[in-house]
This record gives sequence, structure tokens and C-alpha cells, in this order.
Amino acid sequence: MARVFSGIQPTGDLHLGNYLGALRRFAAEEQSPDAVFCIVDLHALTVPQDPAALRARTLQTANLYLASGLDPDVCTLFVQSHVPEHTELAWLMECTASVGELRRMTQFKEKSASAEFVSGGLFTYPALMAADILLYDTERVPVGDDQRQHLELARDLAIRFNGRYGDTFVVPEAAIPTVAARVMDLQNPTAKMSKSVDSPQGTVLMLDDPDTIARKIRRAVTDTGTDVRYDPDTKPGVSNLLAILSAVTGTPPGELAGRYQQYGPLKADTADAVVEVLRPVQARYRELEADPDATLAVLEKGAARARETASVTLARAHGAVGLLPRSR
Ligand code: ATP
Ligand code: LTN
Repeated sequence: MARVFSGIQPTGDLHLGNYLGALRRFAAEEQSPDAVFCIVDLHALTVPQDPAALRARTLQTANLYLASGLDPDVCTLFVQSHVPEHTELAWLMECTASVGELRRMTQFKEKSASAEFVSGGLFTYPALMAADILLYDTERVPVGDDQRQHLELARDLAIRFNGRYGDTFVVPEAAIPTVAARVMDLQNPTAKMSKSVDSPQGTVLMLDDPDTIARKIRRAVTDTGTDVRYDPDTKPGVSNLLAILSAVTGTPPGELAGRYQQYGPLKADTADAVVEVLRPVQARYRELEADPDATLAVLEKGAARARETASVTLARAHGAVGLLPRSR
């Protein structure tokens, strides 16, 4: 199995895009002793967070990883801030990245354009993300399509560092799904469904009750015309529903489109399918939520295991750039 790393920010309530684009794939396809999954709480701090909410969401995100089927006896699950090697390697990555390439990141451009306060951390965010990945000699990074550019940068930084200081890092590759790589907002199907954008009716939360899920999907914005076709450019609303139904059922979206003449039945079937796929995840989440100590113990064990690898890679990188060893 390839060495795998991925991370999710505890920035808000996790949604259907996070589930289909990330969590479900982690549990179904990526689990092995060489897989490392992280709750990237330090990345969340790049925008202002309420401390109590951050604490609660970090635990909630851990429980949603587990509820989605991640087995901490098989792979490693931990919280980024519990492994200090992440911020230490991030410094080396900041010194490897250029201001020009950080400025070109579309996520930075989008998030800084609408923000009142733009932190230095929001700008250097991709350097920390590169450190997350490179610390574990990662070969595969399963992420949604929105992270493609950050992954390219992580690769470029690894290659540049290796070129300057000798072979130190494994150069990682993105693993982007073919369906549901970008689940769109139901009310604004040209924007991705997102935790940090305020669109309550356009975002199906993993923990929404079945009636709420069904209502949000029934009220999804559709396109002009009444025909059901899979064409994300001219029919973004309908295509988003087809992509969601496809991700849940495994049937290609084009083939699904041929089965519907009207929007109504497509919405009803999509709503049913989403409710059913989330039902067992929600039930498991309720059990986990009732025993926070058990989850904290999983995270503590995960951090200890992560550090075993991370500390070796960090020492290698420190040595490569010419920092004196901390011990002889
Ligand atoms: P934020 O809005 O705070 O940036 P987010 O909703 O984009 O958050 P992240 O924590 O940044 O979520 O992402 C976690 C994982 O979910 C990543 O692998 C990301 O690519 C994936 N993901 C996020 N949104 C979607 C989406 N709409 N469709 C598919 N995958 C997604
Ligand atoms: N930037 C990612 C979260 C993230 C991540 C990572 C994903 C931080 N570090 C390392 C994969 C690998 C996001 O916003 N989705």
C-alpha cells in the first residue's frame, strides 16, 4: 500500500462535500498501517476562531472521521497541534517557498478578498500543508479538487528542497476522485459546498436530520429548461445533483441522467440516497459523541505514533539544511 496522508480543518460543520470528496474515500479506499489522517487545527487558526467552538469542532471532526469508518487500530488519526514537528518543518517550507508562488494560490486570493483581517498564516498556509504531507514520506494525498493547486506547490517545494540539499523528501501525488471531487452548493451551484461560507440552505451537513437533508435537496436551485442532462457548464444545478447521486450509487452521472425526464424525481431519489448513506454514519457518531474520553485516547495514541515518523523526517531535513543536531 502507498503511504497516504490527508487532513481536514475543524473550521465548521462537516458537509456532504467533505464526506463524498474526502471522509468516505479515506475509510473505503485508503486505510492501511501506512495511512495517516489529521485534524489540521493549526490551519483553522489562519482565520479567526472562537476557542470553545474550535475545541468542540476538533473533537467533532475526530468523531466524524471515526463514524465514517476509519479504524484507528489500522491507520493513524491525530490532531496536528499535538505533533510539533508540523510547525517546525513548516518553517523550512516557508523558507523554500517564494512569495510569488504563495501569492498565486487561488484559495489565498479568494479567502483574502472577502476578509476584513488577513493573517500572515493565511498566506503561508500552503507551506504548513506541505510540511504536513512531507513529514510522513507521503506518496498519495487523497483530496478534493479544490486542493489540487496546494498539492502542486507541495510537490514543487519537495523537488526544490531535494535539489538544493540532497534527497530528503518523497515527492507526493494528489489522488483526486473522478466523481464528487467538487460537490457544489445547492443554492449556488457554481460555488463549491464549503464549511466556511454562509449558505445554510445550500449546504447539506453530515449531521443534518433526514427531513432537513430532504428539504435542502428538494429546494436545490436547478437550471433553465426542464431536461435532465449531465453538463456541468450549462446545467450546473442538475449536474451537481447527478454527481451526488452518482457518488452515492456508483452509477455514472451520464447514465443516471437518461433515467429522468424531470427534475422532481431526480431530486427525490437524490434526497433518499443521501439520507440513507448518512444514516449509519450519524448513528455511529451519536455513540462516539457520548464517550469523548475514548476519542481523546485514540487521538493521544495517534499523535504518539505520528511523532515516531515525523521526528525522523524533521531531523533529516534539519541535517540537510545545515542545522546542528540537537543530540549526538
Ligand atoms: P473551508 O470552507 O473551511 O475551506 P472545506 O469545506 O473546503 O473547508 P476542508 O477542511 O478544507 O473543507 O477540506 C476537507 C476535505 O474535503 C479536503 O480533502 C477537501 O478537498 C474536501 N472537500 C471540501 N469541500 C469539498 C466539496 N465541496 N466537494 C468535494 N470535496 C470537498
Ligand atoms: N488545505 C486542506 C487541509 C489540509 C490538508 C493537509 C489536506 C491541511 N493539510 C495535508 C491534505 C494534506 C483543505 O483546506 N482542505
